[in-house]
Amino acid sequence: MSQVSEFVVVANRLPVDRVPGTANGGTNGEGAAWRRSPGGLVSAIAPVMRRREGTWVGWHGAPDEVLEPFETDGMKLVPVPQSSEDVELYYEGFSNATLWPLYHDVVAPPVYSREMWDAYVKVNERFAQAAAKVAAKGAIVWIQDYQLQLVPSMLRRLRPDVRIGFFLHIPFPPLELFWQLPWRRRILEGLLGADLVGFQLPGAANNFVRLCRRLLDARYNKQDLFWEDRVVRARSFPISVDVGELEDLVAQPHVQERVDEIRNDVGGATILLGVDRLDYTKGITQRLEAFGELFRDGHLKPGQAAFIQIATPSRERVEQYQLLRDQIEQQVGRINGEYGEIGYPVVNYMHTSHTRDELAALYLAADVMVVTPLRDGMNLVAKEYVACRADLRGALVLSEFAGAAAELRRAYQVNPYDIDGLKETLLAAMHAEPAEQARRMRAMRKRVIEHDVDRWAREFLSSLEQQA
Ligand code: GDG
Repeated sequence: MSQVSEFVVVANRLPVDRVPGTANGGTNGEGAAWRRSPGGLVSAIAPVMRRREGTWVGWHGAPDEVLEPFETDGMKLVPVPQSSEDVELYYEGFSNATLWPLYHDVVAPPVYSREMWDAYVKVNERFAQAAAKVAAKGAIVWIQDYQLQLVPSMLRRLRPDVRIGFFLHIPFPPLELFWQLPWRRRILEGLLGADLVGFQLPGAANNFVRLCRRLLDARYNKQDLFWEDRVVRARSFPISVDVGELEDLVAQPHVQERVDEIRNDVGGATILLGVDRLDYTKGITQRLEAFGELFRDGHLKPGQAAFIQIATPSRERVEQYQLLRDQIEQQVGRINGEYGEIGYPVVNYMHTSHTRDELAALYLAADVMVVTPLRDGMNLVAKEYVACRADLRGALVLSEFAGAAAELRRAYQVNPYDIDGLKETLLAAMHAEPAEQARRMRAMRKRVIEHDVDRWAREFLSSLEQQA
């Protein structure tokens, strides 16, 4: 494997998962079997990685294990080790118990712990060192997401010659919330190490510029900041999905057969579907409450409609996530207990991961896709549903607080805090005529097809490269 690369991606996780049951390979990643992780980010960046012989720097997922760099699937991978304590304090702690709730409108109280902050600084430094080592002279380095916000300035200090891009996948909060963070200046200074700081939406870029002005006295012109004799540009690049891959998937006969099976299993009921990581930002309890009340009020009867909720296990050692899981399971039990009948549970809840094929079949089987986050950077599930519905059927209920709402204007948009509004919108979506569904779906598909994830990656990178 050559020592350095012209193109380097830095993300908390490497884009691969170890195949369970394969040898761990000692210190050499090639001894184990790896497969590419599912998801749009990886499929968008993988082709660029191959074309440019790039290197991806990230954690391989096993704590307390040190691996040598290895190559798989045409990508050069540099594992950054994390101890169990790093995982607890940097990842579960500062990333997911502090930054995640703070950046999502404080929908859960953020934990402010100096010990967690220290771990965040230490692990960010380790990522910066690893990136500095593999970047060729003048390389392009693209850093991803909230776990690594200090890496841009740490890397610039080590390697002033490289060009640095940063993309934040989650929202960037307004001044009034960000102000709470005891290390607010350090985070902004960390990000300002980049040449281009990318956000999902223009509003997030504006929040960032406003904060840099107020907290750091940075000079600015529109969305350009002038910092330490450099220009740092803040811009928005809404992420998207791999439409081609999803269209191929839904055309497969086994996926089509699975759709029929799912429909049979619910006995012809109208299917409402939710697919989320089990996360308190996703508004799962709000949507279930609204759905349950439709039975209570007599708008729906068992057998008429069924809710399938996939809640993929996530961050299971963080306390808020454990509380939420209990809350949802109680709620599902209560709704089924009150309104279900033999053979007709009204909510089918699964706290398990599913294959891409199964998700595609569910998207095709769903009459109404229910996406109700209280705050979300983008929400790829909404765009995946649209990408899969080449048949122009189905209706999308979408929270106004998802980044995707800015593009998917023809969704049934809703305020998830407004339970009555949510109930009315669910009913409207369930009762939409096929012609109305098609009209809305066609408009949404046009947007997603024209702005797919490949375009997102190309636009970010060409913007970074054009910068003088
Ligand atoms: C963050 C931001 C932003 C879900 N369950 C399974 C599974 N999934 C896949 C979905 C989708 C992805 O996970 C979830 O993406 P989202 O965008 O909906 O949400 P986050 O995980 O919170 O993502 C978000 C995103 O980053 C990208 O920038 O849009 O705002 O929060 O692709 O299909 N995939 C498989 N099995 C599952 O059980 N294979």
